Amino acid sequence: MYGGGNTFESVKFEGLENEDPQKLAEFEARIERGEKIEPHDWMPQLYRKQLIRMIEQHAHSEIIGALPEGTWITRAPGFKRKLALMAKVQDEVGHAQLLYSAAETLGKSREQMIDDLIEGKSKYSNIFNYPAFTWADSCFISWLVDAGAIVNQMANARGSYGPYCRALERICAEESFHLKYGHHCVIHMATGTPKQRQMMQEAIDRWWGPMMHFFGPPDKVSVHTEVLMRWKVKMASNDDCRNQFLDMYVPKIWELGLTIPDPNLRKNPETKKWEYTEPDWDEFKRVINGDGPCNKERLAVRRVAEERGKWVRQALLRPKTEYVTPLA
Ligand code: BYC
Repeated sequence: MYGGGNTFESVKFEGLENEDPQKLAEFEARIERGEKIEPHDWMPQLYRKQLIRMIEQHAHSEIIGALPEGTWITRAPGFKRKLALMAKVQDEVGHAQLLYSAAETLGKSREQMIDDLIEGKSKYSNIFNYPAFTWADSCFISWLVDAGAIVNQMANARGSYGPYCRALERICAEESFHLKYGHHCVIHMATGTPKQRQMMQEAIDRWWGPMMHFFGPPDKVSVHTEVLMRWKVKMASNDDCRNQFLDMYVPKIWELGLTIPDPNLRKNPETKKWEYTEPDWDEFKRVINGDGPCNKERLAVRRVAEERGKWVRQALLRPKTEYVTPLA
């Protein structure tokens, strides 16, 4: 993610003491009963603020996430791969639309969210700030980044805020096709020529660190987990999602005869948890604060898209304009 401001600062229960205690207790009881909170229901300011932050970042991640794979549409090997990748990229942009709509229900306009993104004030997932050098990088994203996203989203789809949960449900259904497509691409590479296997292995070596970062900092330093889990926005912690991802996908990667660039990676038979070398968290902080290999390029592309699409938005904002009658 890029820019931001409050990364790793202590913002846990900011402002909660100013809320009406009775309303707060009723709100928390509803969440405890598993009810969904809807846009017009009473909610503490901090719940609103946290949801806007998280859903907005998620929306930006989808739209920026379309960029590294998007560059592979014209270069995808063969017509079927091109068709499938084009559909996938289109889905990701559609996910952003769903998520921007969900965030808008909380009172922040889409224009403001996009402005914050292109001005570097808002954030998006660390992983999309790395370059997709080869076709194998695109295969890695389609299979494993989507797999990581599904682990996180399947959990959070059972959360407390109605519009976000409904968006996540639909997103997960579409992502499951991406996952199948991505897995198929990786199997093809892993069982192909020695050159293809080597390309796939190099992609795993390049992307493993950012993939471990993808689930967020370790629970013990995560700033927002406590409040988000108390209000059932986040239904699994960063470490739990990372562990679930490792549990589901490390065996599948090994099954293909590919390796993972971490000599300490193993499942502890007693704790049933995965042990691994901590990824470079300084690199993570640099990347989410705007200093990754592609941050500037990603935002520049969005800025150009925003500039070029301005005339369309302006035309749509003039509902009384009489349109030219079609000739036929
Ligand atoms: N990247 O307190 P923490 C996709 C930030 S798109 C960057 O643990 P939280 C796809 C965090 O924002 C799907 N920044 O935060 C698309 C916070 O900074 P601020 C992407 C990160 O919110 C196209 C600080 O670090 N999925 O899959 O409790 C093609 C402290 O962290 C990251 C989502 O967006 C990161 N990875 O937990 C293919 C899921 N992690 O805001 C695929 C929705 C942490 O205080 N988001 N930070 O300045 C979430 O579930 C949660 O926000 C996170 C972080 C688990 C990511």
